[in-house]
Amino acid sequence: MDRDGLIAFYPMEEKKGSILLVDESKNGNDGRIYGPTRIDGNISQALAFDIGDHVEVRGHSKFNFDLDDFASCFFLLPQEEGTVLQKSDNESGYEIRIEDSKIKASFWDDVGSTQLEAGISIGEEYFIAVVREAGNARLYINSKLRDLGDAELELTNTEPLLLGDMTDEGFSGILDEIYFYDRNLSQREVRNIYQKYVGTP
Ligand SMILES: [Ca+2]
Repeated sequence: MDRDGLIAFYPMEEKKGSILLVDESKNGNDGRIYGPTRIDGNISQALAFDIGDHVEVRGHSKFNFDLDDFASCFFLLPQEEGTVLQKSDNESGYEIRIEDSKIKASFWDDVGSTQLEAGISIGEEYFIAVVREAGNARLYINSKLRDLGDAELELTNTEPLLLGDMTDEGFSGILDEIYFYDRNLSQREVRNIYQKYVGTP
């Protein structure tokens, strides 16, 4: 695992009880699980969400990226559309959701917004990566670049990082192997993480 800039890594393994989502980056950004259950996933354990299930991550200020570079990637198997991940309030932040058979990565502040999107299918597993580098955001699916756009937006807010959502806005499906970096990842780095799990095609 590349630890350079790694601020959180959630392999979803049960290590300290069923309600603690353990950050295995050793940065201590553990989360608390409200509803999702562990299942045997493709990569050891994974976390299965029903609509309304969510995880709240403490130490949330680490997930404020201001105007800086960052990256997040994870495996997703959607069963119902809805919000997958969010660190936002009405004024600013970012969110990843599934809507209209697309995955949508949104960024906004009080002056503007950007949305990246790509088509996905319910019931299939994907490796999703969202990267911002020098104000430009990129969306990768299975390590292939699918969308990009200007996202020079001030993302900081005081809300917690959430996986899923406590309302019926939340998605249903499986999340696994979530990485957060406070730097950008190159396409090669995204591919390296993906191929670590799926092998070289
Ligand atoms: Ca796992």
